[in-house]
Amino acid sequence: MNQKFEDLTITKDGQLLLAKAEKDQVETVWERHQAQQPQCGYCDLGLSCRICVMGPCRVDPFGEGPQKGVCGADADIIVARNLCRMVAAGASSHSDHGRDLVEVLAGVSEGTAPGYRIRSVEKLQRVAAEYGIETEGKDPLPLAGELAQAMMEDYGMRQKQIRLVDRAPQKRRELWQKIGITPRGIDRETSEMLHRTHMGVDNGWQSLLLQALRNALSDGWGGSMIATEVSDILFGIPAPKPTTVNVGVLKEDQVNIIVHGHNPVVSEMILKACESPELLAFAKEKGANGISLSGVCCTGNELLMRHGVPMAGNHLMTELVLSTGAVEMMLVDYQCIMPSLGTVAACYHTKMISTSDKARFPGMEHREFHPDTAEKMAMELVKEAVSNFTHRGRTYIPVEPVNAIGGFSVETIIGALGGTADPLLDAIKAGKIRGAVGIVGCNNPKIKQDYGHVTLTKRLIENDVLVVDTGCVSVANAKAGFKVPEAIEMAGPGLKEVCGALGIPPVLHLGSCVDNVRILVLVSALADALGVDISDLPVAGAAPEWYSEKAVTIGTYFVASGVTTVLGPMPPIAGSMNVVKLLTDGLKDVVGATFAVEPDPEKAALIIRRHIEGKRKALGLAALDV
Ligand code: SF4
Ligand code: MSK
Repeated sequence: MNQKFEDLTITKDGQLLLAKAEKDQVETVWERHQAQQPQCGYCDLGLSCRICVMGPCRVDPFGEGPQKGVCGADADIIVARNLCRMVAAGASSHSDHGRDLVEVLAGVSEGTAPGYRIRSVEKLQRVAAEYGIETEGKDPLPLAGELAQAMMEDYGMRQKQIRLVDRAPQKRRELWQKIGITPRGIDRETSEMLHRTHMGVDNGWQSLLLQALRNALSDGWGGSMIATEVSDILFGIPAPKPTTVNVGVLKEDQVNIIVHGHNPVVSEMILKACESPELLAFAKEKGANGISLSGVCCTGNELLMRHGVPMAGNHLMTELVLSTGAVEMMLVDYQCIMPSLGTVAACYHTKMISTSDKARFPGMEHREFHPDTAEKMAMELVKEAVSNFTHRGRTYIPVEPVNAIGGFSVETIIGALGGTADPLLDAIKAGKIRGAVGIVGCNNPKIKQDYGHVTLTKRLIENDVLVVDTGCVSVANAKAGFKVPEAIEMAGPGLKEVCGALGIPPVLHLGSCVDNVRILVLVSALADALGVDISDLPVAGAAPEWYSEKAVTIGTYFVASGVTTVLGPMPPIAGSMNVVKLLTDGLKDVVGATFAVEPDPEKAALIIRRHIEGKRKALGLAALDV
């Protein structure tokens, strides 16, 4: 590579493993990104269209070439349609993940999902009551069945609105009703979005974007929220637990297994198998001192949140962890799994296993997990991983792991505050905490890995802004040392005092990408306690290194819910100034929040702090000049 490794990632393990990968002639995401330069300018601006076969078409951004596609669609229509399709893809990804969990919940109720059980009866009863189901005197299993059926209805078209929308503050729900974006069925909104973007259907760029808001809300308050709630019911409500992060979590003397993807249905079973006395004894037989399970990306975050399972890395580390030569098996489910991984693994002894009926990858063995056979399959696969230990060659684990604490569900946070959001509100009112920011999303080779996340987080906490994070950001921030109680030394005086008194870090790990809904629930609780709408709160969202369609959907449901959100990489919309103006300004008059785009995290921190102080002022709270 002709780029210095320090220019690609701020992480020590990343830099050292990039050198190792180069030595081993392993191609990485950064090289492929470089090989793609220059990337297509039309696509970058959102000005190319492949929706039908009269095309592909493109609009000349300089006004010299064609200004319309073959069908007559102009830049505004083409850009809006492309963005809407990203939202639909992101919403369907999260929501389909949610559906898989609902099927397991139904299976547990029917006795067809051995190995799974209801771990939180309390949450089952609470969510069932929200669905209008009588819970009094009912056993958990039939209740789980009723709840699963009710959630399935949320996916269809028999409801006027999806049920968990009722969790939003009343003012927000009234606004959605007024502008016609209350989400109906989860699948319905995605399906309608795709219909409207077919050639010759909705050619109003504003009405298209309005449907994109509704589609994103169907994910945020629907599919993703169901995914999180059912995961809590099946696997337990997360509570703070110590853990460790970075590639140093791999063990020289143990069998290393990594889970990658998003769905805890697979990873929870693998964890159970790793703890089985029979397989631990088998590992001893093979000369290993144990079986060490760790995660990458969000399925790892799910295990970290509930069990303190360590995280070997985030999105851009997924190839590099294999180049340690210390991984016996990587099991993947779906989303964010680079199709290159099988090729990387082939350079080492690592076995690659795909587990989902809907996700296949080159160079991986496909061993499908289904609720009825998952427990057995997990035992078989972990046994194979243990057998593979004897094939291990030289390993390179170049760093020591960093300590962190994860597992901050809303229940935990409110519990730590003494049962209500009031102490947090009091700290905000007193100005000890200026506000709160949810930093979410991925890594992207367009941005130095983790630089955006870590810089933004640092600037916010040192200015007394509480940070909550999810997904790959949460791993970046844990690697940077923000997630131990001692990290309050990096916080401003007010945040330090509040977090110090509660014994919590200034940056709270809220979970995986679907767990962004925990942020929605938290801001709703704050808004309700203050008697205002979410858009009135001194809060913001940020996605400094996002790459995926899911992140577009998350950003869109944040904004539609009233949370102004700052993106690092520019979405492909710059080809239409009308779309840019609507998303970065006009939406303020529609939903009380907007997007902003700022790749420099130092500047993004200033934008966010100004926004927070502006909201404080409007609420009559003491505000600073930023
Ligand atoms: Fe071209 Fe219109 Fe077809 Fe798009 S929908 S490819 S702009 S003809
Ligand atoms: S895994 S969507 S890279 S956060 Fe959820 Fe990370 Fe982004 Fe995937």
